[in-house]
Amino acid sequence: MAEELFGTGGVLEAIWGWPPPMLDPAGPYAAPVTTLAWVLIAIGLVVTAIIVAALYVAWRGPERWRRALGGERAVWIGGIAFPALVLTALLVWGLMLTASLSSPITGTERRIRVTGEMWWFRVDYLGPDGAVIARDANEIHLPVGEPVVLELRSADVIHSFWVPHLSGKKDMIPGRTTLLRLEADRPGRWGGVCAEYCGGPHALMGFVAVTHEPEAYRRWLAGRMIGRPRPSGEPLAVAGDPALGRQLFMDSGCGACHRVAGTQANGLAGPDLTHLGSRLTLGAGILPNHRGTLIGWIGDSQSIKPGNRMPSYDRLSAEQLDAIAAWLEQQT
Ligand code: HEC
Ligand SMILES: [Cu+2]
Repeated sequence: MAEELFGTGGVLEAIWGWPPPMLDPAGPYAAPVTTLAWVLIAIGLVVTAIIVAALYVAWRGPERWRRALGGERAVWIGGIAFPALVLTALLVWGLMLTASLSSPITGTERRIRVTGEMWWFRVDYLGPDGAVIARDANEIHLPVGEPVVLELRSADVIHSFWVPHLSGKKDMIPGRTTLLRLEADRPGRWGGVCAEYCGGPHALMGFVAVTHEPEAYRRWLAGRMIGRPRPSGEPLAVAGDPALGRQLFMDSGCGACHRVAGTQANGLAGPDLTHLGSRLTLGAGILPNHRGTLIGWIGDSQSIKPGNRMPSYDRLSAEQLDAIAAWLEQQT
């Protein structure tokens, strides 16, 4: 399913589709940003046209006009008054618009904390009291028709959070919490990226925002709550040998960096894998999630995303990688 949606290039391919996502808003916070973008483009075109016309007049125009263009009045009007007026108006508009995207939390709004890590996104869903109620990574689920406040943080360097269809762009700054509101007016899957160069494989740092109708969202979140009993009955049946995979996962040290709720794996250096089986992508948005890509990622993530902070497990055999992938697929 993820494959159909994002092609083989993962979410980063979807983000650069046509029309460009910043000109295709899907919610009330993105729409004014798009309007501002169109106004900027229009003003740019008008100014370019004026300058081309003035250049032509200065070259070929009637003597009287040429003299006016070279005069002091032209400098005052065209060189000082016009740019000062237009740029000040745009600055005020831009500042007011961005402030409305990140005004203080009102207390009742839904909150999600997103932490930029080199080179993936940690996602913590917060309850009304600010406690973490669900943990995930590289995917952000939102209800349709309700503003959601993101508390943006960074674990290391400056990153920037951007889902162009749903809101503006906001930096994630170490030691600070910045706020950004998102809202979607329809269910869908929207590509997001880190929009601030953060070293190494920055260009391969993305995520998916998934928007659900409110009732579906409530059900989705209920299934993800920390401490919820693991689903009763048989785990999802998958091909391969998930029991062996679980053993290999624990023995290979994966749990030093990854958490899988309900097991002894509780590492924090890498993405939470508790729900990996239902993740749309792997490697922070760069690959669709299925058995083949999962095996490829575990065995050789350094070829797929050079410089990322997970070692390649090329010492595991194909059968062992398949077993680990089978177990992770069951973690939904
Ligand atoms: C030294 C820490 C470390 C170890 C050990 C480690 N990983 Fe990772 N893993 C990471 C990091 C960091 C990422 C995120 C990489 C990125 O996208 O930049 C990651 C990503 C992943 C992902 C993709 C998750 C996603 O949502 O994109 C999977 C699956 C995964 N690891 C499985 C494993 C398995 C299986 C093992 C053991 C065989 C393992 N990891 C061992 C650090 C580690
Ligand atoms: Cu980055």
